[in-house]
Amino acid sequence: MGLDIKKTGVIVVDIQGDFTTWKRGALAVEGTDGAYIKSVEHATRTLKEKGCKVYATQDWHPPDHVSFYTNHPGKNPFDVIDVNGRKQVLWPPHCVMGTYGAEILIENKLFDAIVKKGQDPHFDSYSGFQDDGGKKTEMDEVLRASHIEGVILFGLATDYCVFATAKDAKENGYRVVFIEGLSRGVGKDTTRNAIKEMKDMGIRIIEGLDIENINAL
Ligand code: VGL
Ligand code: ZN
Repeated sequence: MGLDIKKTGVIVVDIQGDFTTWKRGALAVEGTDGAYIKSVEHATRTLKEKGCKVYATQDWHPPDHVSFYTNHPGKNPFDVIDVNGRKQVLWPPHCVMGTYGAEILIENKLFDAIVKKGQDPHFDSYSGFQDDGGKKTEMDEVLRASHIEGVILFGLATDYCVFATAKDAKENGYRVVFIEGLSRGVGKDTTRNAIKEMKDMGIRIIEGLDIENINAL
């Protein structure tokens, strides 16, 4: 008993200009050239054509967002600070709502829904399900409304938003499959740790999409 394609939702995580070298993004992740985006779009299209529901997450920050180092005088990109007892990595300003760098690089018409996250200036939101303050997005409702039981995830970045979204999908009771070859991470060690943690959680890790054998997942 594997994935039933009609009950499978694909979550394409944060394929946005600012995370890519292709668009010379503010927080470009290594290995995100035009060929990478093409491969992600191809997989997304194929899964949609096979009958999966397809969703995207979109990092969508206000200019005064807590995660931007520029909003913390004296701090530098990638510093880690304490915000009300939570660990906050400080990033270059990225995915500012309405800007070019925040656009999703996959044909938007492919998506059954696009779930925005990170709009609250006071909380970061790596997960597509909820922010660091525990405020839920519409993701779980959207999946339930479509009777989704399993989720296939890939995108950017493996060690942050993909990891957090996969973990929450698992904790919300979905069967979860992560496609490593269609994802890229910010750091080598953090990416390796994220993949190990996902595996330990019972998330299925696969290298690439084998569409004909999807129901064996
Ligand atoms: C992400 C850092 C900051 C991600 C988003 O999409 O993984 N990383 N905001
Ligand atoms: Zn962000």
